[in-house]
Amino acid sequence: MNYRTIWISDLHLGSTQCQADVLLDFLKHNDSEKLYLVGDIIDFWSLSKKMYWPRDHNTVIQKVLRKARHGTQVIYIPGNHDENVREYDQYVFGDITVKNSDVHTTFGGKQFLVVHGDEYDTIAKCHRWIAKLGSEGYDFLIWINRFLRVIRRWLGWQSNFSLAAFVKFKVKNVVQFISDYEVSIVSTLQDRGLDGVICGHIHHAEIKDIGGFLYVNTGDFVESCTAIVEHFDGTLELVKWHKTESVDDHNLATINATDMPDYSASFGNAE
Ligand SMILES: [Mn+2]
Repeated sequence: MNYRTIWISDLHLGSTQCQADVLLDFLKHNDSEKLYLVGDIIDFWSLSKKMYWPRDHNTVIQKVLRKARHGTQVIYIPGNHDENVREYDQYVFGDITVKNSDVHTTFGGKQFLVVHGDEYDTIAKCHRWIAKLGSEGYDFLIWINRFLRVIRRWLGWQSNFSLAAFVKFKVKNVVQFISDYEVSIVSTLQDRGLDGVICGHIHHAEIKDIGGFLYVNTGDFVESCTAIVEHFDGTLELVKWHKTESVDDHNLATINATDMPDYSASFGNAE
């Protein structure tokens, strides 16, 4: 597939959480004129605890660099797990530009602030240690889930059940956290003459109109393996990527029309 723009975030390269194989498959089958890396690309928090850098994490970096060399405009917006990169705001490394935030204009002329979004997360901002604790608890869940995935594969069960996603949606205050986050970011930005925000950070992909302001979240490549894409007519879409074993079957499962309102009308080509 070829798009005008692709946004991906929360890859967490350098941590065991990263689903590098699915990510590589996504990068292989999807191209764009512009590629935004919306933070938590390299997980320096995790690397500082334990050095982990398998070969396919290198391949991811190489693939992104190759896209940049072949004409894709790559913009790296650092997040909180790669906050040290924020010191290099506006620097150009090879073909990749670092920007702490950016304003993207769609084909239809809509303006979106692109930012990782941890600055709007009151928990991460005010209580860094709570955020770290949360991140470690999450690590543990992911680890259990990986273990269950191996067992399921071994037993030949086909299931997309994700323990972390399950627990996340069962734990009521996490749901509350997601909605608090959305409200916090939208209320901060809605009076700045923008049409919306495109962020990451909370690992929960979404395209949602909140009081006439479009809240867009890229999700992650840790659990959900999601991306946001802009078609050549300016339409935004949430893409969930699945990697399957068969050669001609790996394809994108577009979110059902019933799951998500159609934004093509409001965010399509504004002639
Ligand atoms: Mn983050």
